[in-house]
Amino acid sequence: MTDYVTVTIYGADKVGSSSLARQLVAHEFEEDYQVARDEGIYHTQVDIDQKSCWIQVFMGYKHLVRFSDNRTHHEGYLFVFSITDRPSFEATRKQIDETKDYSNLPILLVGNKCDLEHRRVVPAREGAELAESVGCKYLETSAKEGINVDACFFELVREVRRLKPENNVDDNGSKKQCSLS
Ligand SMILES: Nc1nc2c(ncn2[C@@H]2O[C@H](COP(=O)(O)OP(=O)(O)OP(=O)(O)O)[C@@H](O)[C@H]2O)c(=O)[nH]1
Ligand SMILES: [Mg+2]
Repeated sequence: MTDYVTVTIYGADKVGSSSLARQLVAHEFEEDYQVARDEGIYHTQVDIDQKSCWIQVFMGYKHLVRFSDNRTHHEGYLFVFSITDRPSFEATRKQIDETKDYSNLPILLVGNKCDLEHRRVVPAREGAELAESVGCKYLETSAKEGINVDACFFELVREVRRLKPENNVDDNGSKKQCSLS
């Protein structure tokens, strides 16, 4: 059986949101790939933990996080900043803070452009600390080199699956016991 998971990417300008989505669905990267600002939805079918999954990726709004309209379509949020761009990190911190006020959906924090180590201005430790403060995972990616791109989407899908009620049913159709760890 295939499940369907909708992921929304939020990131400041030019952090690589579109490049991450393109790398996930098409395994492609182009330095100056031009996409319309209101670009459509990316989707792809992948196997995650031996289970097929259609991932739909929406591009979130820039800067302003207004999750109002189609909030019900969101199942998980990927917050992306660039490790070479301090303001993008601070914008992400703010976005995460705002989101926490009205959403319990799974999130994952991504520091993109890790191939540009020589231009790094956000230490990995700071990313990890921000993630820890909100109880999510932190991964560093390179959309350019395909580093950790699948991993960040797959991790988020695992979180979404874990929280979906239909996944908390065992093979006999009875509810699984929840356990706190
Ligand atoms: N070196 C490097 N460059 C990247 C990476 N990801 C994206 N870029 C470059 O960063 C620029 C912005 O990439 P996009 O994918 O368009 O970023 P975006 O966040 O979708 O940008 P906007 O939607 O225009 O705000 C482009 O020049 C990309 O080639 C990466 O992982 N490494
Ligand atoms: Mg874009």
